[in-house]
Amino acid sequence: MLDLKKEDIDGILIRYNVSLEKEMTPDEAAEELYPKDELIYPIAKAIYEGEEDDVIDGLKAAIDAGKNPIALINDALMVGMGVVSQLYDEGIIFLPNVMMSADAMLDGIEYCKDQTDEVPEPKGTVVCHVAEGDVHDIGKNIVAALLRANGFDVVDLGRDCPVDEVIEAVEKEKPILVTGTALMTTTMYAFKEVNDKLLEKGIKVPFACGGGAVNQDFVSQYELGVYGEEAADAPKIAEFILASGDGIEKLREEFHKH
Ligand code: B12
Repeated sequence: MLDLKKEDIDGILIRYNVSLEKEMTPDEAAEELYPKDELIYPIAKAIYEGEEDDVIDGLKAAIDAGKNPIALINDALMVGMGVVSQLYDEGIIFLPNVMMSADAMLDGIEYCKDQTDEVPEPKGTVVCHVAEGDVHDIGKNIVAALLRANGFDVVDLGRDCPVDEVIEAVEKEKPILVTGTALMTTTMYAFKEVNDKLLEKGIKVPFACGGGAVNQDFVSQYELGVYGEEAADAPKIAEFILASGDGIEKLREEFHKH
């Protein structure tokens, strides 16, 4: 007689489709996706749980252990938000969870920004915004934080920013670069309007665009567009402009995939 435990029998029944695997709860699904690093894990988990205080505690601990606050935006906060995005896309969690996580993420970004006392020489102004009609501002906030951390003056026009406000700000601030973020296929067309209105006024400033909905093919359709996949590309694009000028073709050559 075979000596099988209950777990073995369950395993066999699942393997041969006699019985279905127990459905995972959202928390269990999240647990499988968290990074294993002992400093990053609690931050990612707190983002998923939407617990602002735990996010800050986790960040404090990581900074005390020697992690760079600005690097933690990408290496911990973004990782937590990645878990949330994946579970939301898979229909495992819903909008209210996402909103709580997004708020915790934004608090975390603010905290990280406050923890760095490096005050680099201002290198030039960048105007950042989220496309008209679009409230998704997490990516834009990361872009703005990384630009500031790299010594650029950021004029942050916020989310759901009317096209005309972008144009006014560009006329007033004379930035070396404008950034746009769009997470929805319906809102990204505002970038084309920004592009056309800038050109009507004879302003040829590079317009770096990114965000979930946007891709290189779309951004290449308008004259001033330069596509950026990662938030970390924004300071690289700005540095490139300082070093090599603001020619859109040169920027596309450097930053677009060929
Ligand atoms: C969080 C979230 C929300 C939050 C937003 C909170 C906030 N303050 O931002 C809340 C709950 C409010 C929300 C609301 C809605 N959402 Co929503 N949301 C998301 C979710 C889950 C994650 C988005 C996110 O923050 N990602 C993380 C950030 C960091 O990514 P990111 O902005 O793309 O930025 C990265 C890069 O793109 C890059 N980047 C960004 N900008 C730039 C700029 C430059 C210059 C550069 C170089 C790089 C760069 O840097 C970042 C990484 O390094 C996505 C799902 C998904 N998988 O994306 C849906 C998603 C974007 N939402 C969606 C929808 C439909 C909505 C709602 C309409 C839902 C509703 N029925 O009400 C509303 C929108 C209302 C409106 N008018 O905008 C859809 C959009 C579908 C589409 N393609 O059009 C998505 C894709 C979900 C889905 N699969 O259907 N949402």
